[in-house]
Amino acid sequence: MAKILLIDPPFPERPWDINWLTQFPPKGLMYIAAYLRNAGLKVGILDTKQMQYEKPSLLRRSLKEIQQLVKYHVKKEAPELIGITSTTISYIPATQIARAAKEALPSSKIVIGGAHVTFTPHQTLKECPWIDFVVRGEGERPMLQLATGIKIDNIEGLTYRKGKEFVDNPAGRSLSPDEIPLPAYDMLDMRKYSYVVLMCTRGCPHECSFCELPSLHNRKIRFRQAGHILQELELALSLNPGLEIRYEDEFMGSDMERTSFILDAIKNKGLGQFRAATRPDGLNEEVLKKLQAAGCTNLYIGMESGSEDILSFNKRGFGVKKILEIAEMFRRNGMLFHGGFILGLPGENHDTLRQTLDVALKCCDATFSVVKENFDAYLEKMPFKLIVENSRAEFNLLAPNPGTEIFKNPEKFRYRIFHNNWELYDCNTSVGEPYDVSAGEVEIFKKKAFRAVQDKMKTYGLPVDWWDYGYKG
Ligand code: B12
Ligand code: SF4
Repeated sequence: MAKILLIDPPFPERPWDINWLTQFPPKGLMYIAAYLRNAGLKVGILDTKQMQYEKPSLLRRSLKEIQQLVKYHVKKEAPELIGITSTTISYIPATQIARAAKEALPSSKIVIGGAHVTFTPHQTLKECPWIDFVVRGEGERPMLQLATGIKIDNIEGLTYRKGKEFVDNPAGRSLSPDEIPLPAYDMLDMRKYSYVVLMCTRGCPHECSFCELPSLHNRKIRFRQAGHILQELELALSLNPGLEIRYEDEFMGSDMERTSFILDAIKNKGLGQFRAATRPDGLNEEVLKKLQAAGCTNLYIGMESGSEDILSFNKRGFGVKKILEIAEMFRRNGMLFHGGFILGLPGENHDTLRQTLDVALKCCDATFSVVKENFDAYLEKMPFKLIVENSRAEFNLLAPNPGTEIFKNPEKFRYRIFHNNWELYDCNTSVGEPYDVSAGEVEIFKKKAFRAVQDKMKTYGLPVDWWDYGYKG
């Protein structure tokens, strides 16, 4: 029976959110682990990002120290196959963890997969002779095929070396909803985590210029069954009843039966407050009321821009009218939302930046008026820092990751990419700029935008002293 070890790499050090990010279990690997275990294989997961900032000691470990821990673990467990996940920001630490694993046990085969390497398979193999295989796209089936000794020419989605060449096997068939397993929460000590994200879909049929998700999943969307999502919730809570839930569904309004089933179940469980995330066009009043009734205190909504031109140039699939309707709907229903905006998208100029700030402030008008009216009630439910986080608009910078349309064709988008230092692709550092406004100007505007939101909060008589929480200006 093959022994497989799946490793989540640490993050590059970031001052603002490392502690928060390390409190989520590694979902991609948990799906793969469950799939392999269901096939009778022996699997373990090592979450080094959690070790990096382990609760409750809050001990911050360096990459070097984590490499040592990985070596120790690999020698002890002696897995035949080691799988490492990687997003763009965690790519460099992931390759260094892979290196440590190979050094500890040269006979093991090292596989890397995830949202970043799916789009850089040759570069990854070229840079990292210690990595044997790259899996492009979904990892469950290729990992099973590797672990069960299927001939590598026949393994879908696999990239590997043949002499001096790199071979890309054809892309794999996506798992059907029935084939998607329950993530293996029980393979981790869930008491060490604070949050769980319930992902209701796989893949995305949209084509936002700045997102790699459609390409990662061959533009295929799959809706997980409501009963399955509920089972996942129950499994996670059985291992740690204190977990905070984040319910993510870009399409909440398109299948009310499913959405109602999930939200009614959450309500019946009496989970207390929880958060959710969606696209603006996935929302309607019925969904909003259901969310509220279930205890959702905040919805994160990726608005991205307040400019009609930018939304359409970047194929966002909705316009400014929708954003303003949403703001009004939340105000009417007395609920908070947290609008996310990206500054410096292709097509950006000084006018579009101003338009975005204007729309963001309208969103804040809606939410801050709700906070003001219900301030005491909110304070009873959550700390002030959360009220701030749940009600203000937030501004990030663009990270044109590999796999996005912008990365594939920057000229078409009139965008200049500065470099490929992936550790800086953190959505808070300029790694490129649109042709009509410089990166420096966008950064200055971002500070101004955060200040404007802060000033807006003041006009509602809300205390801004606690604002610093999570501020990325
Ligand atoms: C929920 C979520 C979060 C949550 C929690 C993540 C978690 N662990 O649960 C939080 C809030 C912490 C978060 C943070 C961030 N996130 Co996030 N997040 C997501 C989201 C919405 C869902 C993640 C998920 O559960 N996916 C479901 C699983 C099944 O997909 P998967 O992880 O990609 O794994 C599959 C394949 O990629 C592959 N695979 C993955 N690893 C491996 C390893 C091996 C060996 C193999 C063979 C295959 C393989 O197989 C898996 C199963 O099919 C995704 C978008 C999405 N829908 O996927 C974005 C996404 C992963 N996040 C993204 C980003 C940018 C971030 C941040 C950098 C944001 C920021 N600026 O802080 C941080 C840091 C993330 C990091 N780990 O490096 C990007 C990553 C893009 C990229 N190229 O790096 C995504 C894709 C969103 C997007 N379209 O931009 N995120
Ligand atoms: S950003 Fe756009 S393409 Fe990416 S997951 Fe959301 S809707 Fe889909």
